Amino acid sequence: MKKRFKIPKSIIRIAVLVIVSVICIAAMDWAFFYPQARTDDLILEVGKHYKDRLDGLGVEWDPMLLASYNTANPTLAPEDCVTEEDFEKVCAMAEEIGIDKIRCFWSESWIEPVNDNDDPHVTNYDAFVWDQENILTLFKQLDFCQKEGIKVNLTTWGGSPFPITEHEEYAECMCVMLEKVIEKGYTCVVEMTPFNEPCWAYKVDGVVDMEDHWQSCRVLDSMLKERGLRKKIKLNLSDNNYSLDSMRTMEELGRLAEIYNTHSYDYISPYSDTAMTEFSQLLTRYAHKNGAIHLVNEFGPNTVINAMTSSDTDTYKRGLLISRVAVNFLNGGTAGLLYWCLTDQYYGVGSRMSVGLYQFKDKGWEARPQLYAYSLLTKYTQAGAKIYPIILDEAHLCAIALKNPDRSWTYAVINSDTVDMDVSFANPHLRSGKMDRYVYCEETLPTDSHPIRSDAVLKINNGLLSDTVRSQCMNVYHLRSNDEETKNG
Ligand SMILES: [Ca+2]
Ligand SMILES: [Ca+2]
Repeated sequence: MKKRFKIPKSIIRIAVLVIVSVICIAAMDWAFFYPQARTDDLILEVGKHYKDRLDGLGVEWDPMLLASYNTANPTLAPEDCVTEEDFEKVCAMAEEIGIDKIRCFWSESWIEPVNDNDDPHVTNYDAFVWDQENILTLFKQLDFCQKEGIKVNLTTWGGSPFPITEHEEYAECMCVMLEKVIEKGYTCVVEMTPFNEPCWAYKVDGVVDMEDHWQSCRVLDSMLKERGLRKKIKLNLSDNNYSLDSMRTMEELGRLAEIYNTHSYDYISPYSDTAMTEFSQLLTRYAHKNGAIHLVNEFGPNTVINAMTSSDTDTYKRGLLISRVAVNFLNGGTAGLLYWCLTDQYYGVGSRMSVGLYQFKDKGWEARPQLYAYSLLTKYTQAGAKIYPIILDEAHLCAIALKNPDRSWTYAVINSDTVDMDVSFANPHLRSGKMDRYVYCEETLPTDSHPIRSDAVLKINNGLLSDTVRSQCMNVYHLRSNDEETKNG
């Protein structure tokens, strides 16, 4: 007869005790760990951080400011044309809001106005030009980014001297651009994206041909390898405005790219925070499946009138909405976003881009409301931060926590509901310290074009930071890094 193993009664008693204790603690939840929390507060639990660090929050900034249609535009009064001094001012604005990254467009014809020769594998460098006005502006922007530690994505916009289907010619031109960037020591250029919004712009014989675009990406990858350049740059692919095309690109190209991105102009105010987070989760899953991270290369609200204007550009609510998109996408796993765009400027004599965080020179480079909102996120987060998602089942309240590389912490909470909300961030990793509070609220909106100043200092009590976030407002909290107590966090 087999001898049956019998568990001693004392062990069973201990096991039951442990299980019951765990259940009790779980039931008491935050109230157990944070006994001083106000009972009606919505608890914003800071749990585990994502594996993907923050790639950065930034903007689109295209190299147009020192092109003739900005410096000598006949439709502008002479005093409203852009000067070198204005360029420096715009750099100072970008520096003040603490952007981590810019995306910058360039056209192949700017450097290769005529095909260098008929062999894409043999380059005639004499045929390339580097004193074109946009390229000169681009280099000035790169000088600034290099100095300030701002990362750059270079995206081509079409406009090649050869047909789009000439994949090897296209790739040769991109390789020559990258060689020049390396030669000039611009280590700030970390990514290249071939072709802006192929989902509507990549046309072969007038028809969008994604298969041909994907083939173009494969040829670029292999030519970068052939020229010993592939390890010197990350490919950031997709750039689609239609998410279905982004997902198809990720499926199709698999592990070809280190980064996959999407553009987001999907949202207007009624959208729930949950819907945005879930959409970001879906896109991130596709990127992760290929060992890549997911970024948003362009975003803005779904209030687009045309490529240059939107119906809500000057409104307070747009600032709240773009901040919600950023917070919700980060919560869903997207590792960074770039708002379109830094400042108004001309893209041709009669084409004025008018959705900037800042307005054009004739309006004194004045900040729009959205600048005051988005800059709280760009200024108080740093590339490389650990992202602690706060996933809530709330349609109109979202929040996030980040731990920056300098060990400072940033919390953001946005209340797009019709009532004020009492909230408590509960963070076991940060038990004490003082946080500066910054509030984006319509009644207290500044007019000086500088980022919002702190209006209060709040104390963290045993891991809890409690506050009220008013209806239609965003609160950002930043742990003062010069505070001795923060080092214990
Ligand atoms: Ca060529
Ligand atoms: Ca050639």
